[in-house]
Amino acid sequence: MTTKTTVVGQRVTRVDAWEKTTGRARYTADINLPGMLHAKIKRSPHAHARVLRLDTHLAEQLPGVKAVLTCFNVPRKLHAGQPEPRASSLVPDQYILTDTPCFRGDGVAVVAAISEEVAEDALGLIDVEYEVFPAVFDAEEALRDGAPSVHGTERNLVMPPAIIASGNVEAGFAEADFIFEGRYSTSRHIPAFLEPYVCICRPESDGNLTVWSSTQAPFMVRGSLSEVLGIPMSNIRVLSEHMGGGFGAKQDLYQLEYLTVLLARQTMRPVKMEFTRAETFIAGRSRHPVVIELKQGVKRDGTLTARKARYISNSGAYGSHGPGVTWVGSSMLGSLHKCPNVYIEGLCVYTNAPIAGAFRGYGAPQAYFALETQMDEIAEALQIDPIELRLKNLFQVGDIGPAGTPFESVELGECLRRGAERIGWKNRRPVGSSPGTLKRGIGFACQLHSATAFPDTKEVASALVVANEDGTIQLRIGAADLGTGAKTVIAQIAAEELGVRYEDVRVVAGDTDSVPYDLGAYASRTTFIVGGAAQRAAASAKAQVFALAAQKLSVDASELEALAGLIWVKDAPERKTTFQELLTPVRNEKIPIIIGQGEFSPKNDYSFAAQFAEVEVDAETGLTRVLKLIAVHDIGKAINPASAEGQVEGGLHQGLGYALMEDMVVDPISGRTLNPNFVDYKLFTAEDMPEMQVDFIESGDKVGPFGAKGVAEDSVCPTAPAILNAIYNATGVRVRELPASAEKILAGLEFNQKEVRP
Ligand code: SMO
Repeated sequence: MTTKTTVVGQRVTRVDAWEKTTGRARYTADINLPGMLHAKIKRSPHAHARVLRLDTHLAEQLPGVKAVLTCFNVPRKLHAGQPEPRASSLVPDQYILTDTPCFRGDGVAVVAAISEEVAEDALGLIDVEYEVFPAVFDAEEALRDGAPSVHGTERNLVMPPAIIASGNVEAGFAEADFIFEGRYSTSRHIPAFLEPYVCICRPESDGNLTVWSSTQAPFMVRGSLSEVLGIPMSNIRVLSEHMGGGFGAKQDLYQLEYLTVLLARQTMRPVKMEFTRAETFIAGRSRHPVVIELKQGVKRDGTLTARKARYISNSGAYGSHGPGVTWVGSSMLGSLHKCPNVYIEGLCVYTNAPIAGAFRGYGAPQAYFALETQMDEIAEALQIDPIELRLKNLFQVGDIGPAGTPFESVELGECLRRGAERIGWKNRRPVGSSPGTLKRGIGFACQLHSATAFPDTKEVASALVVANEDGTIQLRIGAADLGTGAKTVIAQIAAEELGVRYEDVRVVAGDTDSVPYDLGAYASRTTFIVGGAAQRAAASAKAQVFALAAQKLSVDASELEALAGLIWVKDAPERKTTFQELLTPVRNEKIPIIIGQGEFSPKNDYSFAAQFAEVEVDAETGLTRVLKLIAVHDIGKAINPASAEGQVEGGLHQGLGYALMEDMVVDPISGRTLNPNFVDYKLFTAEDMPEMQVDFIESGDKVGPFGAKGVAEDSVCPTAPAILNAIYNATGVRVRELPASAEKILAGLEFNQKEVRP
């Protein structure tokens, strides 16, 4: 439900605008401490092997080397004595350092030295002898009988298959007039944040540890350090100040957190480890490469009767977020359009490739690439307008969403109508009819996304609002700000609810010693759920301030209103006071203490979007230029439209790369990552970006703060299928394998030509 607001809905200046634009904002890598050591990991050159012998002798003798740890002397068990390693955020299958490397780049030893250069030199002096094992890099191959076993699980599965089922698919196919089948596969897309993984640990004089980490989830890092290393939680403080992006991948651990702590405790000096760009590629997390076999049954009029699919996800060497991503991806694959009979099987498979993990969209971009491509194929075959096909199978409020909870608001139809209007859908040319060499076409795709995690996360966020004695406000929230502007948006929510000026709210975040617990800044949750907690904390603080005002003005608190720090009696505005006046200490009077506490534990809520693309494909080279991207998002309410637009534009940029270009290539023989740098892994630059139009449907929602739903992940989800559908419209070439490179399009054009001229 939307209400009239004065701070919410405004394009206020970000809380960190000045420090960021002047370059003064301190990121983790900017921190340099006296006596600080630098650490580097020795990584396996084999994709699958066992360490037979490891000699650190020479490395230890190198001047400047202060500590060397290996897979044979780092902790391998939980402190409580359980045999399970748990040096990762989700699947307990990874050691801090391993004697059986499972991908080319797995860590076997670590060095701390007086400089990065000395540490690097020392790595070269560590002599390791390996027994090399057969390796497998492709998920479908890994599933086959006789495939090399990565962790000894059945069929190399990370978890039992995820099954999403409703109705009766066989009956649904029997009812269908037509059946469509296709196979769709996606690339190894990487988050490409500018700030690499970096962590610093400083041992404090009181025995405590201060850890600076570029993480989306400071409490997760604290919890895992405590659990794996057996250090009481209260002895660890994790700080995540400014971050240069996370995109989901920084809600995991990268061994450097444990290693900096171990090395700092051993040397009693601060230790920093910063991954190189190459390490950030190789030992970071990518989007899961997924193969989707999709079969759908439809009536002649376009009504879906059945959907059956397999979602095969390549997790790489470890599980990481694979199970969650596979569940979410499979659930999304069973959703988006109303279909009464669904059966989806999601397989998450170990291979000896680099590790895949959480990355903006969390399994959904792969699912929507398959679904929205096939919907385009169905529309064409049935000669139905693709927009009509979506509208015919549209969810309604109250239908059950992929997370098992009902939709509270659904504006996808309106997203489609507005997007169609803006792109000029009614002038769309028939497929492949664009004259000349430069072929133009338009296309679109839809998405829905859940703001919070599922299936088995019970979501909660908390916040504290503390009033300063001049009437200004401290807002303490557990979530870190990845750079998205979360702190700004949450401050707006608190200011609006309290009735104070936005400038008078100071946000404290990303410090486990100063803020209440939070699960982390992941999914599309921060505005929705942390905002909800902040709103509740603000409401509680406001009630306390109003009690003081009611006493002072001799009215009932229900008669009061507040705005911009002023408080007045509704029907008699001349009877007024201010936050400042109420909270400023008066001699011989008790100083008022105002602390508002809030928590929010909502069920899942869903946002929707339709994105439209106009492309121009050069029929001689196969090269695609995207001319225009139009993104219409149903986000309930834009708390800060500038910030929400920024989120969507960033998502379009990532989606554009996913569609046309980005792919981290792993050599299928050696498992070597071939392009771990920004020269060979190409990203579109700001200059390359097409015209972007971002439009929001703000019809409100019952659950989130001031009607807001999520926006963060949504924007990357439909971009690739929208662009590839436009490429099809322009050329008649259907690319079912991401990215849609010039080579693939050219091959398609040549194939089509042979087809028509035998
Ligand atoms: S991919 Mo995310 O931060 O759940």
